[in-house]
Amino acid sequence: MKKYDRKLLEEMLEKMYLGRKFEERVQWLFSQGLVHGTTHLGIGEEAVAAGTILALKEQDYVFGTHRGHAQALAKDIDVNAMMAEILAKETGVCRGKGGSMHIADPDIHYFGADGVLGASAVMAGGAALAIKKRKEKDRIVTIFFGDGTSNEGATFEAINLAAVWNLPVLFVCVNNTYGMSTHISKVMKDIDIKKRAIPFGIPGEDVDGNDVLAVYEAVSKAREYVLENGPMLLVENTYRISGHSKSDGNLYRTKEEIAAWKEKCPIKAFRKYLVEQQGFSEQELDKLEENVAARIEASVEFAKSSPEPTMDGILDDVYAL
Ligand SMILES: Cc1ncc(C[n+]2csc(CCOP(=O)(O)OP(=O)(O)O)c2C)c(N)n1
Ligand SMILES: [Mg+2]
Repeated sequence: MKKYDRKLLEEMLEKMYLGRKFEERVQWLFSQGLVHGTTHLGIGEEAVAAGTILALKEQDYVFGTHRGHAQALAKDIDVNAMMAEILAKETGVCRGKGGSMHIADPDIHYFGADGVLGASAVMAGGAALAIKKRKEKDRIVTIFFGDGTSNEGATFEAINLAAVWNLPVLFVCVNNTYGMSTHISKVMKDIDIKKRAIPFGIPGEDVDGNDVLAVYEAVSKAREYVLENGPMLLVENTYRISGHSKSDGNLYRTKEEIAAWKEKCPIKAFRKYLVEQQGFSEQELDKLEENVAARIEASVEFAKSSPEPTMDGILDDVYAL
């Protein structure tokens, strides 16, 4: 059995807890009417974010999804500024103008999501073209997109050009088996998404997206491949335990299905592995969890006590009028 660096393992658990506890708090704030606009929670998908981003380098560019809180947090976005953004405050990472779906921080190379599904894949291709033109040697772009988004024409077009131009893009399909209330089997004849790499002449692989270490290993290898050769597709299979967005009656899936996936919770599974196979004690993992919870509580206080944006700044950071 492989022994991993303790710090790396702690970081994996910490990033998964950050995503989980952040979203639980967002859900609570939403129920209080404090969140403007909508929000998409990815409870259950935390290993995808943590495993993928920990295998990347700090300088790599990341484009997230509309279900991207855990992705932004894994990329080390400031937690306070992120919570303030959810509450549309002046101290938010986008000064309150982006909201849950458009959290971005170019300073840490995190470009966030786009409300138009498929658009991020095209922009990711543009960022990768810039890397290639500047002849940067140790930087790739990673773009997360959903199984539903994998059916968008823009996604195919982006993969095609990236393949033709050998751009350094890792396409990560977060396959949670639903696009809103539609199961993938209703919109794909063949649900083996990795095969979609074949017509573009690039490699396609898949991995258990609820196993943070498996994701980490797959992305580490993929990054090397992309740096040397050009794009590849990695499908990370997971499940969103939370509903699609703020309102979801869960009428399209059974309670049993959700319960079965709760049993496969990536955090629960990783804790068990850390204790049974990597010599961690339950107490030290509890402590780590408590520390994350305290950081999230502090971020809620920070966000609530932050000022509202003023009308004076309404045109700041607007690039097209
Ligand atoms: C071009 C476009 N079509 C439709 C929508 C509405 N929409 C928002 S999220 C979503 C489902 C996306 O499913 P998937 O890509 O699997 O991501 P998931 O929500 O499962 O994370 C849809 C259809 C949109 N935002 N953009
Ligand atoms: Mg989906």
